[in-house]
This record gives sequence, C-alpha cells and structure tokens, in this order.
Amino acid sequence: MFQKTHFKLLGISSLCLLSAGCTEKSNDSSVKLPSKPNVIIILADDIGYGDLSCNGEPTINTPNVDNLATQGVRFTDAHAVAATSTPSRYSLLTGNYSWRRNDTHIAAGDAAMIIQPEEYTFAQMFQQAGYTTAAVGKWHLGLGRARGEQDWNGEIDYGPREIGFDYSYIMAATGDRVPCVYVENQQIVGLDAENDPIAVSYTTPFPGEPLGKDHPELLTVMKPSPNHGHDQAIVNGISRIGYMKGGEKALWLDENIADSITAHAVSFIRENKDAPFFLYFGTNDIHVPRVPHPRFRGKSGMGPRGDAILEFDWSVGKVVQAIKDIGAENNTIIIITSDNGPVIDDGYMDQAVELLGDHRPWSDFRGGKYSNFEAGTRIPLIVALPGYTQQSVSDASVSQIDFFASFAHLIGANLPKDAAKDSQNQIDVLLGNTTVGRTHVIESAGSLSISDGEWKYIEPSKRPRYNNLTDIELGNDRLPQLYNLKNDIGEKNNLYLDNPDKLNELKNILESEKNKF
Ligand code: NG6
Ligand code: CA
Repeated sequence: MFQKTHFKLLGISSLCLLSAGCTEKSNDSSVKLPSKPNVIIILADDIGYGDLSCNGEPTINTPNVDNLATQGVRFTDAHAVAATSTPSRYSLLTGNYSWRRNDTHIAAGDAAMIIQPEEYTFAQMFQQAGYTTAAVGKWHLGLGRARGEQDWNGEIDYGPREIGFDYSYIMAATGDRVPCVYVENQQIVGLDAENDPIAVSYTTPFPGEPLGKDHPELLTVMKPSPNHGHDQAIVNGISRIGYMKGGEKALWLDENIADSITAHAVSFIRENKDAPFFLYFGTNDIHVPRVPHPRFRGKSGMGPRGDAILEFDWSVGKVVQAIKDIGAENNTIIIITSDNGPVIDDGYMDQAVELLGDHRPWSDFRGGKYSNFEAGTRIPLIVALPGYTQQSVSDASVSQIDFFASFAHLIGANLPKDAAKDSQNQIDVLLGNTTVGRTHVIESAGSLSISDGEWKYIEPSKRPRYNNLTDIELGNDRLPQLYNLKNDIGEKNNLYLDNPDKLNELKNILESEKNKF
C-alpha cells in the first residue's frame, strides 16, 4: 500500500541540478527541461489520496489521472497546508502559511478578498516572468474589498485580476454557497442587471424568497443532510448556504459546472498556445452538492460522490488533450492535486455513505477533511512534464507551500523581499530528480502538526475530538500526540511518553516556525 521507490540519482544530473539556472538533465529523459514551460495546476476539491486509482485503491477508476502518473512523479507524502479549502488555497497562492493569520478560515460567499493587496502572489510571479495567467473554476478566496459590499451587478473591483490573473472564470466560493453564478473577469456572466439584479446576503433572508428549511418540497434535486444547515436559498432544487435573490438568467446549472469550467480552461489553453501560460484550474468536483452531469451518473456504482470523481478525471483528460492539441505536451508541467482530504457526508443526502462500499478515500490514513490526522492534508499529488519526468513514486515530504518558490526558481523569477516567506525551492523534488524533500512539513487543521516524514507531532488542543456531522476524527487531544508514521501510518499509537526527545525536537521546530515572522 504505502509504496516506496528508490531513485537512481545520476551523479552528473544531481550536481547539475544543484547549480542554479541549470536546465540540462543527463539521465535518460528525452526532453530537456524547458526554461519557461507552461504550468497547469489542477486543484481538485476534497479528493482524497485514495480517490485516485493510481494511489492504490481498487474501488475507483481514474484512467486520465493514472495515465499522467505514468509519465510523471506520484507522491505518497504530499501535503496541502490546511485541511479545508480557503486556507489551503491561500497558502498555495501566496507561499505564506495561512495559520500565521487568523482570518483565513472557510470563506463565506460574500467574503472580502483574503489575499491582501500587498501580498505578492504566485500568479504575479508568473506574470512578471512573461506568462499569461488564468484562474478558472473554484475560487473561495473572497472577492471585493469589504465583506458583503461587492457590486455583484457591476464590476467587482478587487479580485483575481488585482492579484495577478489576466483572465478569470470562477465560482465565487463553493457549490454549496451563494451566489450560484459564474464570474468572468469580475463580472457575473449572463446577468440581466437592469431587469433582474442579483442580491446576496449571509445575514438576512430576502422576503418572498423560499428557503430550503421551510420548503423541503422544492428540494427536488438534493436535500441537505439533517443538522448540516445548507437549508437557505434554493437554486436548481438544491438549498445552499446563504441568501440570494434575482439573477435568474445567470444561475449555473449544477450538472453543467464541470463542462463549463473545463471548456473555459481548454479555451484559455488554446488561446495561449504561442506563449507561456500559467493556468490555475480549481475543479468543483468533488465538493458538495455533488451533481455530476448525467453522462457520469451511475457510472461509479458509488452514487454522486464516485460519479463526481469520474467527472473530475474527465476534466483532467480534456486538459491533457488540449495540451496535446496545441503541441505543448513536452513543454507543459501538469500538476494534479487536491485542496484537502476527503469527506463522505459533507452536508447533502447524496448516498455517499450508503454507497461507499469498500472504497477508502482516505487510503491508509486516519481522519479526513477538517482533521489533524494525516488524511486531513495528505493529498494526492502528481507532477508530470511528459518526456522529461520519468514514471516514479516519490516518498519525499512535500508541501503545496513550496510550489511558489520552486516554480520561481524554475522560470528564473526574482521574488521581491518578503514574498512567499514560507515557500522553499523544491523543484528537484517536484520533478523527481531527488527524493530528499522537506526536513519537515507543517499541517494545519485548527491545531498545528509537524512531521519529519517519520515522526509526527500534533499539538495538544481542547477542540473537539470528533465531528459528528461528517463522522470524522479531528485528531484533537488534550495530550500531545506523537506518531511514528513509518510503523504506524494509521496514527493509532501515541508515543509521546516513549520518545520525549523526538517530541521536544518537533515541538521546538514548530515553535521556531511559529515565531519566525
Ligand atoms: C463547511 C460546510 C461544508 C463545506 C465546507 C467548506 C457546514 C455544516 N459545512 O462549513 O459543507 O461547505 O464548509 O468546504 O456548513 S471547503 O472544501 O470549501 O473548505
Ligand atoms: Ca475542499
């Protein structure tokens, strides 16, 4: 299950790769490392390590992802910074740990931009290096300058454009949060603002607008799970979080979201075939409400959750095909990863629990989304530059926090002082030239954890041990926790009393990281 692969490191290649600016590799790659490759990050939503068949579970089939894995590096110890979306995405795009701030928790659909104007972003780094940049799909990082004050009927004045994205076609927050519309270049798509303006609130219902909690008979597509909320505005027969009114023509159709955002990602690739581009593609799959297109329905045997995984895999296939079509296969780094670990029931009665069968979205890891245990942040990661990367499995410790500095190094971008403070250049790890990764990875899920690849320490916490709604062990304990991940990947045996030296070592590193900035 927990595979390890030993790499043959060729002396010349490793020496070469240690020197900055070296773009040659002397192993058996047929392709030289391009100096300005296209970069595509396909960031899935809530897809667990075990949800992609290349990671070993026999209960799911993701052929397009697996095919990419045969041309690249598949990681077994890769981490998102946080176990939920907003802090995870914030960290990836800024290279700064979300836990250094106290306002990066799960954003409402009318949240202000989380990324501050003075923060230098991953997209800006690409822009300054001459790339055209795009954000397509799930955003969930807030919009506008102040909460609830966005001009939804006009132009949103502070958004992806101001933080480095030349083009954007996004969902403001999540599928289960209003507003249920696409926002293209900071304007709602297809809105008749004059005759049917849109209004959004997270505090006050709009008189006359039926709510899910009062009108279960209108919830014809999906009902919320008991006690999970998600019972406010009704859009397409599904109740959501938040209140919304108007904008009828602009509303998305849930079953078409993957088609719509994938088509926009593909168009962006086609339109930019002649110059380097960076595409940040956040899929809606497999976040709730899971409403995959009818062509995927019933195909996984696991209900909408499994079918949405197949839809995700289809999106990956479309992006890969688009790259082939423009002839950029050997000049495009494609990254497949996820923003946090898996959850089965995250708020809707979609039979995910009932139809899960033997499938293990969390693989061998304990916990899930929201958890300090490994399944919270240990996410799938595949990095492929076909022709250059070799099929390999890497057990290096890696974190999405390092994408920023790694790609900056690769494309020769100079970062301003104070940019991406927590990000390290790990490009050789990401491209599979070495398996010596981070000395430690920090995981965040309310509490902080730190792992050196073998040992993991979870800070003591008074937070709940268990989330009854999602049926997930949160990994909180009033006692310090220390696990040996090599012998006990399921984090069952707390060894904090047995190995005080390791406990102190990891605790001290974590404290010094906390106090660094
Ligand atoms: C939670 C929602 C959950 C999901 C999550 C965000 C409730 C009870 N649960 O608060 O359904 O929307 O936020 O998920 O409201 S994330 O992947 O975008 O972080
Ligand atoms: Ca998520």
